[in-house]
Order: sequence, then C-alpha cells, then structure tokens
Amino acid sequence: MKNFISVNDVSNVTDWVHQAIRVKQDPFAQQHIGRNKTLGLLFLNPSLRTRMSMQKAALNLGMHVMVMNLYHDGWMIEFEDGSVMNQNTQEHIREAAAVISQYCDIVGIRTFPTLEDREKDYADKVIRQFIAHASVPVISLESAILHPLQSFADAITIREHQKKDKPKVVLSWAPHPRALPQAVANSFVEWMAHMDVELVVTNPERFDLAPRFSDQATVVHNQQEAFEDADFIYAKNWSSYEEYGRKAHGLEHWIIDESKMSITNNAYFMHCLPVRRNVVVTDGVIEGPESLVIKQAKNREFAAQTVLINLLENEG
Ligand code: SN0
Repeated sequence: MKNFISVNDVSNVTDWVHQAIRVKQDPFAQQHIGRNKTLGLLFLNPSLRTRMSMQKAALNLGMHVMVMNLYHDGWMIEFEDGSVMNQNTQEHIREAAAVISQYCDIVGIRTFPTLEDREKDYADKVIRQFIAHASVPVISLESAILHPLQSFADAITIREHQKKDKPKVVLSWAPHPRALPQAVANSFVEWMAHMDVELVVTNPERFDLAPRFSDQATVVHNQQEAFEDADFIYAKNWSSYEEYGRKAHGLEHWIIDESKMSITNNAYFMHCLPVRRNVVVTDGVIEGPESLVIKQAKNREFAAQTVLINLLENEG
C-alpha cells in the first residue's frame, strides 16, 4: 500500500478489522516501529477526532508528529498547473508537496469539497494533486468525496457489536442547517460493501448518493420502512449530489428520535460526529444505552494506527 485514500487501498477489509481489534488490545505492542519517523498532518479544514486520533495513533507507534493548519498558518496553495499566480495563491502544490515530503515520512491531508463544482470535487483534485507531487505515502484525513479513516473505525465498531452473522445496517440521511459533504456517506457505503452486512441507505428523493456509491446498497426513500428490523442506524446528513451542494428544506422530520428507533430491532445508533443535537438526532437517542458514538470515536485511534502500521511495514 502506497497511500490510504479509499477502501481500494486495503488488501482485505476483514483482515484489517481483525488487525485493528488486536492493536486495540495492546496499543503499545509495536511502540518502536515508528521510531525516528515523522508524520505530518495538514489541515485545510477543521478537525477534532481525526487530528487527535491520528496523533495518538502515531505516538503509540513511537512516531513524531507535526501538525499544520495550512490555511491559517501557511501560504495559500495553488492547485492549477500553468496558472499565473498574480492573485491570492502564494505557493504551488508542486513545491509545497515536494518540500513537505523532505520533512515527513508519511503525510495526512484533509480537504473538503467546494460543493459547487461537482466534476472537480468528484475528481478529488486536491488530494490527487498532493499525491502526484509528494514523494512519501499520503493518508486521506477526509477528502472531497471520501473519509476512509472514519469508515474503517465504523467497520471495527460494527464488528465489535454485531449480534448476528449478517446484521441489517441502515445509513439514514438526517436534517442539517448547512450543506455538508457526501464523503462520510460515500465511504461508509464503500466499506460496508466489503463486510457481511445487509446495507440499506434511506434518504429523501433527490438526495441519492452518486450512482457509483448508491449502486452498492439498497436505496429506500421511506425512512420508516428502512428502519424495520435494523440492527444498526447510522445517521448522517449530506447535501444533494443531483442538485449539487443543495441543502434540504422542510425535511426536519427526518430527525432520528426515540419513536423511529423503536421500529428497529433495538438497533445501535451511530454517527461520525460532530453532530447537531436535536436536529440530526434527539438527546434521548444519542445519550441512550444503544448509542455507539463515543466508541466509534475511540476506534478512530485504532483505525489510524492500523493504517500507519501497514504503511510503515510496507516502507521497510
Ligand atoms: C464534516 C462532514 O463531512 O460532514 C466532517 C465529518 C467528519 N462535518 C461537518 O462539516 C459538520 C459541520 C457542522 O456545521 O455541523
């Protein structure tokens, strides 16, 4: 594995989930494999869990970590080749990625979509440009269209809690006051396709995910119907793919509440966080005994650590 940007970089999802569960049992078992190695974390957008879990994972392996909030502390980066840089961008990705590669053995980068230019976002241009000009392995800390570290942690969490061989996992769209990326939902579908689960995605009309993702699940536009017999409810808002970047109006009733959870098979509740309480999910559900949100966040550490181990071992 040279980079970690999607599930396609993983040789075998089941093996990786088992590896992560072993790492969790003894996080310091390989505390020397990262000795004298440096992890660089570049944030073009906000982050709490990704930042802290990556740092923690790296420290568990004896690595050094450098964190850079690029657009706060660094220069404005130009991603277009051949551009005449007489406007606001100050440094080209070609130099920036090459220079960062001089100091770091592995680099993570977070970059959100524009939610304006669908073609550009779905080409995942920022992370691909970074990879093209970096000379070290690159980890996606959430790109314009995918959030593989989150989905890996979700896969671990489902594996740890499932009570039957093939649980019904429902990804439910939920309301939100802002237009959000589709990355968490896209990745979740992609990872679940490699797990032994029955995956249902429920969302309002005109909020279907991009076909290459929705094709990997059963899509149901009736939320109540989707919730029947569910073993896991994964809530997430995303803006429209069809009417690209559009946020919803008048769909507040898609909130996940106690009455909807009561239709399920006493399902666990999941969300990647951060979550808008009493918009996406009620206080009662997120604080209820079936809520896994904090356990998911804990598993971010072991997902990140497993990715680092595989990259470090590959490097030799
Ligand atoms: C991001 C998203 O992709 O939906 C990150 C999730 C891990 N979430 C947000 O941007 C939420 C921001 C808000 O205003 O609630």
